[in-house]
Amino acid sequence: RKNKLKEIFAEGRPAINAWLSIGSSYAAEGVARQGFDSVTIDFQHGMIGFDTGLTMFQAISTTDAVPLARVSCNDAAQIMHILDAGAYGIICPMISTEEDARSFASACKYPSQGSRSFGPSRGLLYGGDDYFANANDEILVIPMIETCEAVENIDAILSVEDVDMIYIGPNDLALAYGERPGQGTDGPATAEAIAHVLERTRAAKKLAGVFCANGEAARARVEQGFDLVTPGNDFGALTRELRSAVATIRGS
Ligand code: 3PY
Ligand code: MG
Repeated sequence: RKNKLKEIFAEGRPAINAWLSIGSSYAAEGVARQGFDSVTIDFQHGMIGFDTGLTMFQAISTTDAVPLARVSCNDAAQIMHILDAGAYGIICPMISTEEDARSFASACKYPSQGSRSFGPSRGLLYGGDDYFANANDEILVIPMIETCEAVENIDAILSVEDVDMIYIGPNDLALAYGERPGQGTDGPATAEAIAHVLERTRAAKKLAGVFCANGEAARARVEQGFDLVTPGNDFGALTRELRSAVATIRGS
């Protein structure tokens, strides 16, 4: 199976990515049916373990959305296991150096390109009989840029051939620059770092994705030039909507 995100990027269209933090195949299926181009299961900050994540991949596969995962750290064993569960792209937090990026990319690629171990398991069910033949080309390698060191090393990280896209974590980046995370708008140092990373990524002819607070913020990021945007996560959308319903009823 080909990666539909690659077709979207080749056509120059932005991709809209959902972000799952609720460990539920039912929630995953519902979110995946809302028109997203890809759906990311968040194994770092989401309340999700491997066994539940597996059922979420199955739920996402009832739709055309491309299944992605954010792993909890740059751990080859976890990366390979989640690829075997059928992820077609891995977002890895806290990649700060070229060396980090190289070891991450290596875990995502079968030899001789990398060091991924053979045992595709559910990857075969999602990807089809040609899974092994296509895996190295179709699976996206997406390091997160969310430390000062990563911003300083952005050119070196982008120089790693197997890096397809960088993904900015504005909240950790805000913490790194001494600004407040979770505000929805960037402080000045974070905004400058994000603009710089985007500019370097463009210069390297690679793709850029970013986590956003909501749909409006994500639209602004598309206008800024990002290729993939995430309009917040499932839990945020659920609680925001319900809080607003309660306020509407109370008239407050
Ligand atoms: C961040 O903003 O730091 C993220 O990791 C987004 O989820
Ligand atoms: Mg982060």
